[in-house]
Amino acid sequence: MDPLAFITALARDAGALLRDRLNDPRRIEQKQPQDLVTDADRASEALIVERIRDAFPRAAILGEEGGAYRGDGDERFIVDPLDGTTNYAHRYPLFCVSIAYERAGVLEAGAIYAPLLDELYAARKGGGATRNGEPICVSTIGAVANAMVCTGFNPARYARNGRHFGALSNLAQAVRRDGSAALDLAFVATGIYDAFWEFDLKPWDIAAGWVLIEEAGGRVGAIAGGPLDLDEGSILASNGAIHDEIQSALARADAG
Ligand code: 2AM
Ligand code: CA
Ligand code: CA
Ligand code: CA
Repeated sequence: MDPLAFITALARDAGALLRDRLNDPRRIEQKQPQDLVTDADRASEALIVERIRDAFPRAAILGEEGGAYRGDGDERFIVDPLDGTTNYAHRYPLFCVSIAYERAGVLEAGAIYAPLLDELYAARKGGGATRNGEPICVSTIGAVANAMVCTGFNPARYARNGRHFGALSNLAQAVRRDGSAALDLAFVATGIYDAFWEFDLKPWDIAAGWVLIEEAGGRVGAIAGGPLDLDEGSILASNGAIHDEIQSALARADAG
């Protein structure tokens, strides 16, 4: 089975499950303060893991809510069954399912589905990126002063996040913080946001978005510069044109 066709169908089905349950009574648990998991995260991951085990029994799986399999081949699925859990718990409509497919250590395909927008973002390495089947590309904004940029906050780094948010608020046309890193990356790929940065994300937050942005003509790197490390997770993603300007602005804010 074609992995991209498989993960797009799967992201759609898991997203439909999330949409169907949105108004049901929620069971919310706190893994840590400000780190929630709901019955919907778990149900979505269970559906995704079952379907992967069925179709790709040898593949490894890395899922946020514990759906981990080691596998015995060179394929791996990286799964966020619900990105934007806090949004979901409050019925704020920006949340999504994010699934990436990796082979021999290379991210080959990514799918992100936002059920309340009914937007399916998909990309295959070397094959371009799409939204609901139509080709997409990053924006052509060439200066931060004309840009709408987005960030996310890891609760552990509020002081630094505040400095960065303040610095970019002064420089950019607009800054947003909307709580779903995977969807934010899809929005960079389709040219809504001109850049996105966040510290300390996990592989399931960024793997699918990484493929999307590269295939949409954008640039993905580490906030500190150099290539992004999926396991380190501090990501700066952009349309390419404003990448260096954002990176310098973040570094200047750190330097005080
Ligand atoms: P989640 O909803 O799948 O947990 C928001 O800034 C982003 O950070 C979301 O993509 C969210 O993913 C993730 N996130 C939420 N809580 C977090 C935490 N405690 N540490 C790191 N990332 C978190
Ligand atoms: Ca989570
Ligand atoms: Ca996430
Ligand atoms: Ca999640």
